[in-house]
Amino acid sequence: MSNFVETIMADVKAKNQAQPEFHQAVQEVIESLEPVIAQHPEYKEAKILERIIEPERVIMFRVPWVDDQGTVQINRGFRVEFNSAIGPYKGGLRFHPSVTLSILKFLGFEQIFKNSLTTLPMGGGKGGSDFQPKGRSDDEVMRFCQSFMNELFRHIGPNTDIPAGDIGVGGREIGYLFGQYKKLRNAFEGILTGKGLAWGGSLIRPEATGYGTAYFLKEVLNHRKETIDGKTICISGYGNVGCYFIEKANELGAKVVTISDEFGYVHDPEGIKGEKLDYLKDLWTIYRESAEQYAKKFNLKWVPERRPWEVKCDIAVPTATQNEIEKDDALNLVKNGCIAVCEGANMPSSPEAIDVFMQNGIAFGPGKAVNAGGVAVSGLEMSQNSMRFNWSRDEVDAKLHVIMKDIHTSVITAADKYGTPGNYVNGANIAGFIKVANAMMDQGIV
Ligand code: NDP
Ligand code: 2IT
Repeated sequence: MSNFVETIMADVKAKNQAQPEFHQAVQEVIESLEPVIAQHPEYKEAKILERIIEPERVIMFRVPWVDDQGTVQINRGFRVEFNSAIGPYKGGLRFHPSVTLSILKFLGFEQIFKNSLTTLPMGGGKGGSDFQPKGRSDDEVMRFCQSFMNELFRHIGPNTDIPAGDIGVGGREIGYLFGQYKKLRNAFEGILTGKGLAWGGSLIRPEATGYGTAYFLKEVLNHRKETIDGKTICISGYGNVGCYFIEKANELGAKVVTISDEFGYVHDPEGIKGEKLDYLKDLWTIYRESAEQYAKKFNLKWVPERRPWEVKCDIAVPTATQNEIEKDDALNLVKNGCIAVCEGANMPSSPEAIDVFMQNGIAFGPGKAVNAGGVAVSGLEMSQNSMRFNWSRDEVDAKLHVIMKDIHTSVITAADKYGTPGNYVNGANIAGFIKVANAMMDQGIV
């Protein structure tokens, strides 16, 4: 670690104790930005880095609700409003028992740079709760969402902060949250994205993160004079990002052979397509059961307590959660001849795993570039809400495709310009940062 990175990280760790995921996300960005700061003394003087790592506002609140047995339950709710230099705070809500302030700060921090890369005017934010929707009835989820919104409503607004989904928050949860906001404010406004089509949603938003990930992967492979057609892909997860990534990868001629959850993985050597993919989508949105059910239904092997990265593949696309590819997983992928890793999830690769990819010439696309299609179409949903007008499926998909291509170009250009050609991590961090830093410079010390 250089002196520059060490000094900033010592401060970050002292001020944000017991927040390892946040430290990890900050360190990666700071390492990439060292050459930028060296060329821009004005950023150093205005303490842009020291300011950008401090959230503008963190809201933490009690979420009490009553379960189906009549028992009072208490969860913790959060919204991290990280940076509004280039637009209102924008980013998802995560409902998962593992949610902590550290996780939401890492996600909110990443979101600043991701949103900047989309070229749309959105600042960075993230929120959520340690609530576990899995195993809860629809009524329980509704009561929880209503209680969560009873506090959140006073902090968000169509020009202030616009949450969306993330792990554990899909169409059902966005519906309950929207309904409660509308009741509290007596206003029908675009305060959430990922809404239902009949009440302000955008076509392609459900598909956007997965499709965008596939579009980005296609660009990465083109850049290497490779194609996606005929490639074998391993993914983790099987949720929103995973299912729609599979759909688009199939359309582009690839074969996806694994899915996983926190309990293990399934290997389907024939590829997940047709009615199997239809079943998988229902498994996640309707039945809400473990990936093991997929193995049972199609007579496949369920591999408990292991990750899919031990299966031979050309490409790996994690779509589940943070730090789900560690050093040994990365070594397995290299040994098996993998040529590219694109992160559908946020920060799924540990720093040691990324080192392995870099040292072995694997094309590595970081989440903040690869999975930016989701928030990009959220931005398009906001535009449509403001216009009170809807674009067609083809129009939104075409815009998404262009945005993903443009992100690839700006990432590659920034990596070249700052002396690390082909390094998507540096390129994404630098390209995302410069726009936000310049906006912060323009707006003074606030
Ligand atoms: P979903 O809730 O739809 O799906 C999450 C998937 O990940 C499920 O298959 C879930 O399986 C699995 N998963 C969750 N936690 C763990 C865990 N601890 N270990 C292993 N598997 C786990 O979420 P999304 O698809 O929306 O999000 C997936 C990832 O993509 C996240 O990292 C999210 O931040 C990122 N992302 C999402 C975007 C979006 O628009 N939705 C946009 C950009 C990034 P199970 O719960 O059964 O274990
Ligand atoms: O991580 C992400 O980019 C998301 N969960 C989507 C955020 C959004 O506002 O659409």
